Amino acid sequence: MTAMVKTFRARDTRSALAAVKAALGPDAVILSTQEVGGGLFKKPEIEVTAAVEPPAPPAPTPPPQPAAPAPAAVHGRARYAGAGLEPPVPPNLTPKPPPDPQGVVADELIALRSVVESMRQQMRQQALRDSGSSLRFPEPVMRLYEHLLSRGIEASVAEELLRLSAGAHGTQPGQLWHSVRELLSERLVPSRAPWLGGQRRVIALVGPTGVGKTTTLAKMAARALMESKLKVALVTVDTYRVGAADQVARYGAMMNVPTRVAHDAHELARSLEAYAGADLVLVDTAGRSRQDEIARQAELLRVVPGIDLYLCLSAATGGRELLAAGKRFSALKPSRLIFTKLDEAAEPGGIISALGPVGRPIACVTNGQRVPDDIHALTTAQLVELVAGRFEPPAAPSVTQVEH
Ligand SMILES: Nc1nc2c(ncn2[C@@H]2O[C@H](COP(=O)(O)OP(=O)(O)O)[C@@H](O)[C@H]2O)c(=O)[nH]1
Ligand SMILES: [Mg+2]
Repeated sequence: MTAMVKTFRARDTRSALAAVKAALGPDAVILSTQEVGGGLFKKPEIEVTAAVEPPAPPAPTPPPQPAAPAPAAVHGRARYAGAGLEPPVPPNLTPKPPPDPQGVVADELIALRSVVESMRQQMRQQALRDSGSSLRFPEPVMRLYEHLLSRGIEASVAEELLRLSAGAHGTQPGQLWHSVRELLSERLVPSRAPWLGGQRRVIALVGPTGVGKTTTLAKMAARALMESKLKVALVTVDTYRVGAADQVARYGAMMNVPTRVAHDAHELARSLEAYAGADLVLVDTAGRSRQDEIARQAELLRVVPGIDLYLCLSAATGGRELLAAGKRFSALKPSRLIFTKLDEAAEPGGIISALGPVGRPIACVTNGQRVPDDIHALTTAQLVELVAGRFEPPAAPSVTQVEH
């Protein structure tokens, strides 16, 4: 009788084993496991091959026979290690595995975890070698490097952080971790919350489509009204998408603030003149992705002197996309950054990548759809924790510089 062998893929070991158990039952035995696909910024999947013996057919009534010795009890992994190759065991005599299938799966799980963890480590070390680095990290420091990668910080950025930190402050892991955070705090500069009072401001929110510009504008307007009692006015130049102007008009009506639609630079200038008495004018724009569209938008917005552009980028898109978007929108010369959708960002450390091309202060972040609750002005310490997370530095030897 041949064992049934099946292969399952899932995003993690737990789900893969659950699928094995659901499809093949608790008697299934894991034959192999491996990480497949994925890369530094896409999580690999776990592929598990498992086998189970098909249910035994009902035993025919055996003719009376002389007593024979029972075959040796074989169970668990050994039973299927050479699936299909072992001499068949009479079905009615097949011994059952121990009545603790959960324990078997738990053992497999522990074994799988250690296999997966060591493969991950190998991949990350390979990534470091591929980057042509002259730095070689001893194991404890490697853990900090891996921690930074697990936060979504791009490999080249993580390596630069460790290299600069090691150069400036020494290489003991605890010291390195401290230095990395210091370096991050130099880059992650918060600005005053846009909804606080002060000088009159005209702020246009720019950025790719769907990142949450209009929702962020509504949150900012509501906070300015409620917390700072500012006179707020809204203008939209997003006449491109169907319904976009209505979206802003609806927010305006709900908050009882004046709203205008501007179809061109001339109308934008007139709208801003009309709102000369407002403390805060917020301008909504259409999402742009192509370089020529971004350039045209820059022309339109720059007609009005004194307009500040705040670039909205979704933290949920990951470091590589944030870097690309930052580069595309740096042509607009934004004066501030806003990171949206932190609630959907599994690896928020990627936001540091946008600060390369757009090294500007961070005005605020958003972490949900609720207006106005889900918008926050973070301190430097909060931004650093957002990017670098928490890490327990191991007691360890130092980084060694290796000459090629
Ligand atoms: N999860 C989450 N969704 C958000 C956030 N900000 C906006 N959204 C949602 O993202 C979608 C697009 O938002 P919108 O403001 O129209 O984006 P725009 O095209 O950039 O103006 C809407 O469904 C919003 O509710 C946020 O911080 N977190
Ligand atoms: Mg919009």
